[in-house]
Amino acid sequence: MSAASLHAGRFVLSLDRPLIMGILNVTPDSFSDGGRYQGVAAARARAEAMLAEGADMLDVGGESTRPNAPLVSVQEELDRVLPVLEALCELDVPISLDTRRTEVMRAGLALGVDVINDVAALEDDGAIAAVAASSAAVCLMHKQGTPQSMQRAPQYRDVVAEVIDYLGARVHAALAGGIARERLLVDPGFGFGKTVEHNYALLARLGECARLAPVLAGLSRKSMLGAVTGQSEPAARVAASVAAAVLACQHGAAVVRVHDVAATRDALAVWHAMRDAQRAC
Ligand code: HH2
Repeated sequence: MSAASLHAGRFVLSLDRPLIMGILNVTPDSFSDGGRYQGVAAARARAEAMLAEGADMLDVGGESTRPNAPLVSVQEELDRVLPVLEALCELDVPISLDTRRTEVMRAGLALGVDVINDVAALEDDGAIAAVAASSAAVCLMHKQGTPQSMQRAPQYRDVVAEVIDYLGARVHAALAGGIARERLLVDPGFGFGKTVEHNYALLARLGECARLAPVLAGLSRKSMLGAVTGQSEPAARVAASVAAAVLACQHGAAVVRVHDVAATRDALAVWHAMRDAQRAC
């Protein structure tokens, strides 16, 4: 049931080909790029580099959601993201804000962000209404527990069925709250309260999530890749991340959220060429 386009604030984005979302964490402690792009000048330079490499949109986050990340106050999150968003919203490219807090969403939407990327699927009080009052797209992500607790002992009867049930309920809540279907993305939340086996089951059956709404897949540099390659350093997981992005697209992802834009773009170019040849047969 994937829509052919995503309505995201100032943009209508074609989903005929998977889109690349470049990750820009303006945090001191993100698991892969923490501390590297804090401050407007460094963030803008990184944003421009990712756009030059072929990113279709940029995702700005001011709170690390890695396992055991410390809680950040709303004010601290606002102080981190707002100056950067102000600078990036001048660029002619869709800007996404990665936040689970209504107050931060409202402030970002007032600056003109085009996408709200919410790892809590608009569960914060007032979040649905805040997004509904805008024209932004929203990504509804599944997680089990909180970043502080989620990797302790993730448990499911049937991980794929439970993730799909949850995302279906959140899609329903968003629609009922006045957010149009063409503004919705869903995401199974790789690494958010899941074992390595849960994550690969979700990747193998990603196409089932895509029946709810276009899927965003965030696998980049995550520990599920380290678990099968033996690469303990996130920066050493680029090849695995690219493989995972291609597999996600093969299984129906409409957007891939990545740190390594140029490598992902080249890999997807090969995938597109093969798919175009298949269609021509
Ligand atoms: N993963 C992270 C953060 N936001 N959003 C969506 N929709 N899907 C994801 O898989 C996802 C996400 C975690 O990765 P990262 O931003 O690189 O690290 P950190 O949370 O440490 O800032």
